Amino acid sequence: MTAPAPRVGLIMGSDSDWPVMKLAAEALAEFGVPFEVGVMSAHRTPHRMLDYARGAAERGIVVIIAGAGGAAHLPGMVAAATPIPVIGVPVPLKFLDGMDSLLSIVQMPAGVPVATVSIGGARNAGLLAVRMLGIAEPRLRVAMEQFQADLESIVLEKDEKLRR
Ligand code: RP5
Repeated sequence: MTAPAPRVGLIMGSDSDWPVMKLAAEALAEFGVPFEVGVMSAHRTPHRMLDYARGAAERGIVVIIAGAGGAAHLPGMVAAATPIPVIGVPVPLKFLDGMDSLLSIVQMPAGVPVATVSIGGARNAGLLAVRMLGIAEPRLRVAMEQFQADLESIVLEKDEKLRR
């Protein structure tokens, strides 16, 4: 049996971003969303990055999650070269607590949107991608509703425990 074609592109500027970015991969896997993973850098491999961004939609990718740290230009540059939605993940590095990554990703010029999650918020990036796919895939919308109900139950259980 052939593996289903990837719907989400999960890319990052360096393999050193993986400990953060794997949280997005885990979220996608929890919902059974097929995805592909790639390392490419806006600065070190600009041609590879542009080839990837230009070809993603044609290959059936419907959303790209892009993570980078420091001068984190990958999400914005990819968004400039593709018509599909891009979710940016600011990866925190050793200095500046990820504020540099956040500001590099979030301050996009009008006309080139990147949906930026919190510093290190790769899990939310994965969950947001699932919600986007859920627009056209009822199975994912239903699964997301269940996920939200589970979140609520966990909080209610904790509340009950504290009251006891
Ligand atoms: C960024 O530079 C990458 O996204 C990574 O967060 C950071 C450091 O990369 P390495 O020097 O660890 O390869 O472009």
